[in-house]
Amino acid sequence: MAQQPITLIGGGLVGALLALQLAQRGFAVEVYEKRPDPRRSGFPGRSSASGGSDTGPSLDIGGRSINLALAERGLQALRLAGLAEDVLQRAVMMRGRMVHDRDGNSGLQRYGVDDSEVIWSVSRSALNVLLLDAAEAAGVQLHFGQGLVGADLAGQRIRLAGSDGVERDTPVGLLIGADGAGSALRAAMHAHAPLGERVEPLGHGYKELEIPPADELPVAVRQRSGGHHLFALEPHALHIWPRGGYMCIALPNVEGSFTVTLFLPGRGSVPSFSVLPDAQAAAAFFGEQFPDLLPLIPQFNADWDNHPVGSLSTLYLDRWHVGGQALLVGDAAHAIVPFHGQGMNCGFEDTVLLASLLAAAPRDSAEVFAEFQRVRQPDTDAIAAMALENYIEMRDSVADPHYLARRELGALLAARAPTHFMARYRMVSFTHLPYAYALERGRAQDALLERLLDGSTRATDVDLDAAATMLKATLPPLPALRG
Ligand code: FAD
Ligand code: E0Q
Repeated sequence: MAQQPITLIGGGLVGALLALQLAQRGFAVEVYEKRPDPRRSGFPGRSSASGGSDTGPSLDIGGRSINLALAERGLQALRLAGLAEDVLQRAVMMRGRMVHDRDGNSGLQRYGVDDSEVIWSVSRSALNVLLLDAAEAAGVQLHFGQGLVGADLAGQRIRLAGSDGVERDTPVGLLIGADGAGSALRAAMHAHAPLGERVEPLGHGYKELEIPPADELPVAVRQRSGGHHLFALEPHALHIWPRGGYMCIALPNVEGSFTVTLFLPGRGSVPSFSVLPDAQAAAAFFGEQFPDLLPLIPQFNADWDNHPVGSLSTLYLDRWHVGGQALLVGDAAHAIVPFHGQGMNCGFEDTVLLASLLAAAPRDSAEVFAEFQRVRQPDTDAIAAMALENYIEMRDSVADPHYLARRELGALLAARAPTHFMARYRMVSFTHLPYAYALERGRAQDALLERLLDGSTRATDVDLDAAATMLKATLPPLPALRG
């Protein structure tokens, strides 16, 4: 029997990279993508008929980029597909987190030990275009403006709606859904056999705003912000303005701009999106809480009015597949909140595992799908939990003395006993250790740090030799890292 062709729903980041890898391994692959071809039309704005789902991440606004942080896991997947160099050429290095306090002071918290441990800000649309080009060059057949609206899993047929609204049926091979958090394939699979879906809304939304390149800002503002040549802020950092129950972040773009994201409760508390009825109210709020940031956003009112409030949820499923017929990957299977910058990285890691399992047993899809979920779900559950924890950490504690003491003691112990201590952030962002391992090891390390600090906010109070001895007696060594 000939190997079944693979039909992918969704040509976003995960779908395009998965399609490429499957084609590289000799599979016949088709991709159905709801949106128009971004390489022809420019990425659709939020007002386009097909775009703007409030569950998925939003895309380009007026040609400016929305960016994301690429870390080691995602980079490794791109390396294996032969694309890492191309992507890094279009990325901005971020060495650490630049934390901005209420008084306008800022300081860099390095992510890693040196410049070999950095993350990268990449444009979502540029990355998607690069992946689609590579997939097409590898033989993938791409169909744009074709959204899945229904599926007959047993009959191996799907129903597609064209951008003109006209629907048609088409036969499919193995169905893989990479159609994002609001997955239509997931809904079709669920109608066939319940997937045990649980969606946990965060209760906080987000709004994207833009800091233009420095030369587009008034001279007075440009000088106040530190006089970096092209950028209005330090380019090689992820900027954070933590404010307790909410925060802003900003990631650099290659053109010299930054994309700012405000994360804020949807309703209920003050402040929340519900008490900011219009751009004027929002600007007043920004002027109070982010006085150094507001002047860097000259189009504040237009950005506020034109960009919807995005919603954030964690998605858990009991089942990612229906037999050997259909499987979900990426956000469609396990959408998470964005506060660890790992959603895409995790989805990219999915694609490597799935492509290798499928290549090893191309005719045994039921077994492969079950194995994929069995191996992967403990890790996606773990990153879901860590991403939620990181929101609290980012918005409150990066400025909290006890947190800073724990962080400092962790860094001292990592230097003293590198075989036994590694910061959880480092395991998640700079290694390929399973997420579930990082979560568990991080918990054990934190418990030890708490015991050593015993309420103190001074890491230097702790006897490091005694601490290292206790660490080695309490925890097994870390796994040896692959290069
Ligand atoms: P998507 O990127 O959502 O792609 C789904 C694709 O399917 C889209 O092209 C869509 O048009 C298409 N589609 C949808 N419905 C249909 C249909 N019915 N038929 C056909 N096609 C369809 N991750 C990181 O790693 N680092 C970060 O810094 C980061 N920051 C983030 C910030 C925010 C505010 C948010 C919301 C997310 C962030 N993420 C980040 C997460 C990241 O965006 C997602 O994990 C990633 O986009 C998932 O990729 P995906 O391909 O699974 O889904
Ligand atoms: C990263 C890189 C949206 C977003 C993306 C991110 C990160 C954060 C806070 C946010 C986590 C961190 N982080 O700095 O600890 O490392 O991607 Cl809010």
